[in-house]
Amino acid sequence: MTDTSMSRRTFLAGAALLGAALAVETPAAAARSGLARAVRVRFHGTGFQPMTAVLRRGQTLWIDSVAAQPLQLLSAPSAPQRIARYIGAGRAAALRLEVPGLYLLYDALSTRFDPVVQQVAARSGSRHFPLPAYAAVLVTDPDGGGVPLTGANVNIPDTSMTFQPWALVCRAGTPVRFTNSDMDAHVVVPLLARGESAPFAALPLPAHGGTGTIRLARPGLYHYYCPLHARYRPKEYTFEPLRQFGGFPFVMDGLVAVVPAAPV
Ligand SMILES: [Cu+2]
Repeated sequence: MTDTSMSRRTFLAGAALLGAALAVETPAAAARSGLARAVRVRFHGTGFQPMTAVLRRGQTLWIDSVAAQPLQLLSAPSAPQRIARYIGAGRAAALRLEVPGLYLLYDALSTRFDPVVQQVAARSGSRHFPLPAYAAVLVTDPDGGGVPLTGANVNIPDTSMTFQPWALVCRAGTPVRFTNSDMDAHVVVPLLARGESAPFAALPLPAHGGTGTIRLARPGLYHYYCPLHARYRPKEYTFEPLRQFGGFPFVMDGLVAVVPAAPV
């Protein structure tokens, strides 16, 4: 090893340490930088906060329960690694998600996964019905990739009034095309954390075949919903599906996971 490569390596290590020391361990900061060692998601009983998180493989996901009830954390079948953890009221658990991909996690005591709709819904008779308790976690390689791509088309069928598929994975800058095959109009609106600027403008989808496209320039995990048929409840940290519509009790929301554009 030459002196030059040694000093360069020492410099890079120093820079990494400085960056790590400055990093604030919030989910948003971790999502942006990947420097934080752990990402924390709180379980409030009704829902999770934040509802979405991005981790690099090897980072720890802490689930902190601040609820007065236990949490039976379960992953949807599409998760690349099965998660099943019982977390008592007020307790915390550390999860190591080693396989990149998208994890839909939910509280199996209050919420069920529907294999036909491929989405969660509150269990009928659960204490918080119709509010489902769920969160989505995107785990990537250290470079932000490693997640298998899906198609970039979303359809609203005339049967279940949901976005299909519920989650997709595409590269930054890829047009994501929405088609409304339903007899009602819908709108695609981003769910924003406080102070966050909208990554795309509200997209109206007229009934009977309306289409529209969004483009997401930066890697990340984007949560959207239709405010005509679902309402975000900030004190409950989850969505309420609106009763008078056909998709009830499914929430009319969806996810776009964006990985870095291919190197040119
Ligand atoms: Cu809608």
